[in-house]
Amino acid sequence: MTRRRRIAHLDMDAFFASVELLSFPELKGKPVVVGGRSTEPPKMDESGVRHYARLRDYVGRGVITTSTYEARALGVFSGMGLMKSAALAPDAILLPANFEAYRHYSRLFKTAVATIAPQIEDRGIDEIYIDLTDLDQDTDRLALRIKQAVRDATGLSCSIGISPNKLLSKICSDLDKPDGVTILDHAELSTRIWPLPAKKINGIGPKANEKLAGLGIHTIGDLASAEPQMLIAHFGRATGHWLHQAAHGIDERPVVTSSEPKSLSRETTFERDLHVSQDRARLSSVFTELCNRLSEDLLRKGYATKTIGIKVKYADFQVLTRDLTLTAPVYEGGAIRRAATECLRRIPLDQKIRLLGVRAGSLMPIASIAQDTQSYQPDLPF
Ligand code: DCP
Ligand code: MG
Repeated sequence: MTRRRRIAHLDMDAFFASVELLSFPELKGKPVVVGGRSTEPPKMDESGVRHYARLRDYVGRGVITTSTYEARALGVFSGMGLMKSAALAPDAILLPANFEAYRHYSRLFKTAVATIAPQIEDRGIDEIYIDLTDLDQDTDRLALRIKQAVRDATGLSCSIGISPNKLLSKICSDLDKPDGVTILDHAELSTRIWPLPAKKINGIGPKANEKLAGLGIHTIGDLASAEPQMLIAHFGRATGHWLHQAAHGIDERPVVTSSEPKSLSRETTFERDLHVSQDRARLSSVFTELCNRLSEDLLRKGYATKTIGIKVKYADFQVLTRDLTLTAPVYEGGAIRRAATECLRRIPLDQKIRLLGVRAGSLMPIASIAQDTQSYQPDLPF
């Protein structure tokens, strides 16, 4: 029996602004915004007093990258035009962005988390997913240790959501910001998740949200009780199905750690250029071998793939590639060869071939998939 998954989503609080406050601690508790290309850094006068730019003095088309929670209380958020936000918070302090520092603190907090929980999926500068399933400690204790490690390494606070999957944890990390921990069991879905607006689901953007509102769907609960067929009719099969699953808190996506490869491939350059019909038998056996080798690589590393691609280099060194996305993940040589054959059928084979390659993309751990292979049998071009 597999263990019940415990997935955390960690998101730094007011990240860029909080990093700035490390340099300017006297600004703590004040409304501060970061942004604007032409924003000047604070200047220190002879007596050691720093002079900060104020939002009301800004002229230009820059936008806010982020703001402190004190500035958010005045209605000033990421993405707002600086001049527009000056009308709401004229006295807020304006600092320029300093990406080098944000990247540095990003590395620091991720390294700190890895000392406690090494299964980390990097989701960008200020957020990660962490797979806690195989750790022995209680969930709440782990959450507090991770937060403390981040604070010790950076001086910064973060918020963590923990649930059985990435989708719910991402929602949860936002529920008690800043400096929050939200632990959710699947049984609490209807009481804690369904009352939230549908757009809290990561992947429901402003457009989809508006379309849902037009259908009378405002909360995640509304979405959960909508007929899947109705959602499919309005959003298409894949998205409609996904909306239904998401509202029911179902999400099987694994935590993909950065050390995992994104693709695996095998290729071979022939000792002499091969002709598609004259060297058909040789090409065909090399092709089979490449697919089998790729299958062995996948099995050895424990991956399946939903994307098979081929690469052909012609005698004139021109390179062509084609990809095929499958409905079900594969890892076995025969299934890879069938998909790769489908790709080959989509390129002209009217010239001699110098190199042939087969690639598996969109890798996923074999452990995470239901055993399944696709059933179609395309005709082989050779
Ligand atoms: N960011 C940006 N432009 C945006 C949104 C965000 O440049 N429109 C940057 C600045 C943020 C960082 O990305 O500090 C992280 O984004 P978040 O959405 O996590 O926002 P914060 O970390 O600032 O705040 P929160 O406490 O809500 O996570
Ligand atoms: Mg953040």
